[in-house]
Amino acid sequence: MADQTPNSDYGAEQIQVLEGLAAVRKRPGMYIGTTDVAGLHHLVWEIVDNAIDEAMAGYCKNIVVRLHKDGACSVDDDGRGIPVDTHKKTGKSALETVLTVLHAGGKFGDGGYKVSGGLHGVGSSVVNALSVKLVAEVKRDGKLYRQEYGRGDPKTKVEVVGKSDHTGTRITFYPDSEIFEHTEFDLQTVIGRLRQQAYLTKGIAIAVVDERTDVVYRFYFEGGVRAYVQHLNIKKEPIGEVMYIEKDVPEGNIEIALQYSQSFQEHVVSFANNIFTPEGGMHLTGFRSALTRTINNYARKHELLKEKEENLSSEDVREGLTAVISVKLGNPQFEGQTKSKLGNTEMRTAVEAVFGTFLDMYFEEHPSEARAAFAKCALAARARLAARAARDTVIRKGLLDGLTLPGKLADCSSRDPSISELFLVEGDSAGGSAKQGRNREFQAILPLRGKILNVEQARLDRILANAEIKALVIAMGAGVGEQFDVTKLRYSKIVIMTDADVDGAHIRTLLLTLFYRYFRQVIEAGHIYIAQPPLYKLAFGKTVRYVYSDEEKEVTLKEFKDKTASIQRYKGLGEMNPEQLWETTMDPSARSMLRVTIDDGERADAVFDTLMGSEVAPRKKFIQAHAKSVKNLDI
Ligand code: TSJ
Repeated sequence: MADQTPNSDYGAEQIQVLEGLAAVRKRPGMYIGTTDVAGLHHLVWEIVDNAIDEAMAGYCKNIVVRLHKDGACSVDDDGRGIPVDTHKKTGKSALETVLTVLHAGGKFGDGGYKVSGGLHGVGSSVVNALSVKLVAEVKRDGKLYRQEYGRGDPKTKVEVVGKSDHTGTRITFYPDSEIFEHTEFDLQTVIGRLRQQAYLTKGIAIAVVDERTDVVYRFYFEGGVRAYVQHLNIKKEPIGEVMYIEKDVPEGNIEIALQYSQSFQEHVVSFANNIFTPEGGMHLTGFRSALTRTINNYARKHELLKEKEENLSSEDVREGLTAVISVKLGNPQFEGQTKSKLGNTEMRTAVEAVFGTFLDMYFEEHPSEARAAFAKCALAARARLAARAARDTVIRKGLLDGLTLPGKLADCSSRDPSISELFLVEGDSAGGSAKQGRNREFQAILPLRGKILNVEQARLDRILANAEIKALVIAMGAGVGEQFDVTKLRYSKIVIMTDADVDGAHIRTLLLTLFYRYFRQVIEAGHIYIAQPPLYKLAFGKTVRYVYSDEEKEVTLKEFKDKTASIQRYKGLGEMNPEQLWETTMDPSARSMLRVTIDDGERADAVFDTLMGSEVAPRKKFIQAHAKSVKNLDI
């Protein structure tokens, strides 16, 4: 049991700790980003990361995450158990230190790679501070220990509450509803993240148990990131086998899997210490240069490229490539705007050497796979040259110049992008209403006719040939392809305004796919919005209310329960007159819009693959599932 002998520093330190955790409660956003559902789930990742660290150190094989009926989340591991004996210096156990001292994670214990020392490793004390109640249970030395906390304060000492012939740690926490807007965990979010962690930690078994609905998921991937690539390519037409290398080097551990497919897109995800690095970094740079160099060397050596032909470019060898690059290192440096770019230069050289040597050998041993991969890249090179020619034509003819805005664009009079908005409106009739209803000072309207091209299966040269897309590209005024410059955008808000039906959802998805694939920075910079037109107009005598969902309709009808209501259901934007469209959907002081974000590139890609891939059945299902609830369509 914890030795609570006081020492002279104890009081002062205790106060400091309380100040630390009080600061977390005062400004939770500083520690977990937001207090919305994303922030809520951060608590889970924060706790799970500690168990993953124990697994990476080689002491833990199983992790169980439970979502309890009473609102708690618990995380169990079968590691060594957090030490509970009292430190001479602090008068506290390691357990209590981890759970009450800010940034205590990773400060004690042995080496090994740590997730929790990285990007979001704010420490489990933050979770403790933001939970009304947290219970820590540790199995160690034949005993079961327990300590309880409330909003970060210890409510009990570390007590022996039983015996155990196993070892491990269990943390059960109840997120504080004073802090979080919603305290209900989302199963899909939890399994998405834990599946990814299971791929990245070869040989670990992770179970997610949703006790609220009696659903259990188990993730165990012997193949590690090789299985991850297989999963990412599940709906694609793969070329050859998944190539896979894992190697310990002085700089750390390197694990890479890759496979080409007939897709035109690149899907490469990189991680450092299990932390997703969407901005890439040194590991990705090393991978890319080795890939380009090795493919070109192989092609020269085996005379697949003629002497007078140019080398394949880095872009060419990326088309149709799916790869997962996962490195683990002792002292990861995360850089960039979102601190999600690996800065350690030693990893560039290490990955370049390890991966280059591997791929060289693989190609020599698998000549038919090597030739097939080369053929795919060579096709990309030819398409690139064709696209360049097409783009040159477009530029030469001045079609992309700001001077020749498309005829159907009703532009706004302001030239200040920070206040200007572009509405992409489905169909000419709704476009007409929008043109009349808008504030022409700062709102521009671009009606889009028919179905725009499905960009998932097309290349830049074909995409630019599509009239609807070309109009949009010119209206945006920021160029296209390599020359695209997000800072040149003529509007700071681009609003997708489509009908609340299946066709509307389809057009919206096509537009989002276009942005995601070819103008991703526009989404990343937060410029894309989805308009929220009302579903019903309710009139109670002279009082008119617009409502945006069936629930809101019911609530409003109850609110006016003595009055008789006339109910109009809007089937499309075209049924609203210009004034109504302005009042309900376009007026900045009254409207509500969804901003589109990219939470997780992989989830987005999975969604897009479902929507845009060649398989029809899952696509239909997805679109229908989302036609009613637009709010779920953030990508
Ligand atoms: F931090 C935490 F409380 F959130 C937490 C920690 C949550 C969970 C689910 C697991 C853990 C955790 C910590 N699992 N395993 C460990 N291991 C240690 O803390 C540990 C054990 C033994 C030794 C040693 O040197 O003997 C060192 C460490 C770091």
